[in-house]
Amino acid sequence: MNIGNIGCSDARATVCPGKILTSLLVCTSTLLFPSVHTSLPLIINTWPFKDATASAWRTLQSGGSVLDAVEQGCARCEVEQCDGSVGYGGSPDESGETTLDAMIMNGDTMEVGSVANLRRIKNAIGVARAVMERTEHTLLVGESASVFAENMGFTAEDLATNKSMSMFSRWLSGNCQPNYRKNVFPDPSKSCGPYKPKAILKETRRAQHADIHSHDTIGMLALDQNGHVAAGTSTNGMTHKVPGRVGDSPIAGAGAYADSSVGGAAATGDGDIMMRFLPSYLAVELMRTGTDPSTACKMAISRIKRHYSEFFGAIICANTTGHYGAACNKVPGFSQFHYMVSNSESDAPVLKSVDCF
Ligand code: SD4
Repeated sequence: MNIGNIGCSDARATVCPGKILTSLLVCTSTLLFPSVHTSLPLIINTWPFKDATASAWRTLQSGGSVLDAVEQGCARCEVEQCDGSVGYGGSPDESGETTLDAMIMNGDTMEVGSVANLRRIKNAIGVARAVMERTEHTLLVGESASVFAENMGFTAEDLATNKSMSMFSRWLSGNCQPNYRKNVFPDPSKSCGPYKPKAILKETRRAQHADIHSHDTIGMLALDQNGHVAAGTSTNGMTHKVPGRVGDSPIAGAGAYADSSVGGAAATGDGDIMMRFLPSYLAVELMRTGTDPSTACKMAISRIKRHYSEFFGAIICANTTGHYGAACNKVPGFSQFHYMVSNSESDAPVLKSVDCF
């Protein structure tokens, strides 16, 4: 856990200059909450996706921008199909198709490029960047996003693999379980569709859909020494989702958020729940008021917990002094969240973990 200095403009300073009262306050807080993890540049990403961290770090070290770092880092996971949850060949939907969600955000200009429900294109984060840099829009979706990508020179390929096809056929032969439908007939907890709406709506308890072991969206933050911050995400969403479903990852403020005057945050987990609370935006706004990254992350998770105590999710946060932290909601099977960090303190990506609460 790291706790940031309060009111000290340079958190790396061991002696805080300025007026006596300020100095006393700042230096007291430094003694109480020693400055750790303060070195910039910084790459931080969700889950133990080490190659993604290394790729983003290399990009920054070789003169790339924070946007380049986030794009290259997330793209690495798209190629490696990190945990089957990023890139092609994962999370087939109800019709067996893999579709991708991604976003990238420039914390200097507050520009965002996103794609959701992207078909046929493997490099979703690349298309998100093209949306940001080659249109005046923020978010393109579905088939039209894929046509845009093809026009921009991205290769159209089948995103299905033997693995995703066998996941799909296992799901079909298991009566389409698990299933995200409700208030329809035939009973979606027992039978496959096609479904029709039931006349009476009944409150049902949300099942723990997000499979803790196979749901690992990459969310990444890059911060450089010149105060530039970028954030990005890439995912293939939730397995057996209803076709057309879009998660939190491509939604600014939900999946990720960056503001170069503050820092950034990125979330992972049950996006259907998490996107209702804009946790990345909340965490950045808390850091803006001086909350340290670990506490900001915790508060963003707490906000969701208040309404959905059993949601599966985690968030990473970092501020422009190089402090960072993470938090996660403790549920059966998920008591610790792992994430990766690269900064000038070590030359290789370092695996970090936080206990969920
Ligand atoms: C989604 N948030 O589409 C993503 C999935 C995820 O860890 O992050 N899993 O809801």
